[in-house]
Amino acid sequence: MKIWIDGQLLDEAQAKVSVFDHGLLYGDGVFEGIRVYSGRIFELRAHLVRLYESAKAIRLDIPMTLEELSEVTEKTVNANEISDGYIRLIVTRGVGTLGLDPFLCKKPSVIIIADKIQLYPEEFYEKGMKVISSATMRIHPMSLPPQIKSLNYLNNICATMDAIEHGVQEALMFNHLGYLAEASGDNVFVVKNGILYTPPTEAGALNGITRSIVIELAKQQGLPVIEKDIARFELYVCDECFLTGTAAEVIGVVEIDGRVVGNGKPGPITAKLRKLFYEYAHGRKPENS
Ligand code: PXG
Repeated sequence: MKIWIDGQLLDEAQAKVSVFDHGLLYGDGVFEGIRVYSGRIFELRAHLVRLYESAKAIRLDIPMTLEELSEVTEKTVNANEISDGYIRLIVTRGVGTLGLDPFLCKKPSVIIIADKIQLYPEEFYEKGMKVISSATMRIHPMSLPPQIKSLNYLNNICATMDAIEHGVQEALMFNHLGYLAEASGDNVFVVKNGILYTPPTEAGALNGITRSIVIELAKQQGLPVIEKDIARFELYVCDECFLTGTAAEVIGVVEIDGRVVGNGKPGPITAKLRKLFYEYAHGRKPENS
């Protein structure tokens, strides 16, 4: 495997970062996870825009333009002959000292890994996933805005552990007000009486690329989508619930904290949006658009 690291495509064994990199020492940096479908990098521009915005918010100057980064991302995918896979784009603060001061880090590091993707088993899509409410509160949006896709995922990792401890596949995270924010690595939608609801980013959700596409696809189908605060009760009594994310795409939720969602199977709107998303991602035009 060839890894892009600071201007060079290196063999995996040679692709190394310093122990003084603040990405390692403090989680100081930003990243993106991007899919490759049938040889096409999916929504590369949207991911790069989000990466540059995350970087700007933490005063991290990515040492190349968006166009240059776009080109080397393509180059890395081609060098590894990936036609269906996953790209991890990482920008760290770079090498500094054993102190917090990021201004002592002279040059951010840019790393691109293009690899195969570990997908959820097909069974999860057919039968749906079980989730729990995590005891780990989503980080306060006025503290570290969850719109920044930073290298520090401890908040989400703690929620992931909560899910595993409970023997379920995902954990829902709630904000300081008790409203739904998102899942540990996915956005959340609920359906009630034919209307889709999803938390606004201010509630502590990442501005998911999959989320935006699903909102657009739903609207094209004439399905109303409302961004609003969602309380636990609304989750417990919804008709359908699904998660969206780069890795998961669109996946149904069939149980929340032991309460069965709908009839216990992924619902029809979830199935429709999953199909439309698949067609969109694979370059086919969605129906009725
Ligand atoms: N919320 C969070 C906290 C995320 O990390 C999403 C929502 C969905 O956003 P996109 O843009 O992907 O639709 C994410 C992204 C992983 C993994 O290994 C997960 C993400 C990114 C990279 C890796 O589980 N989720």
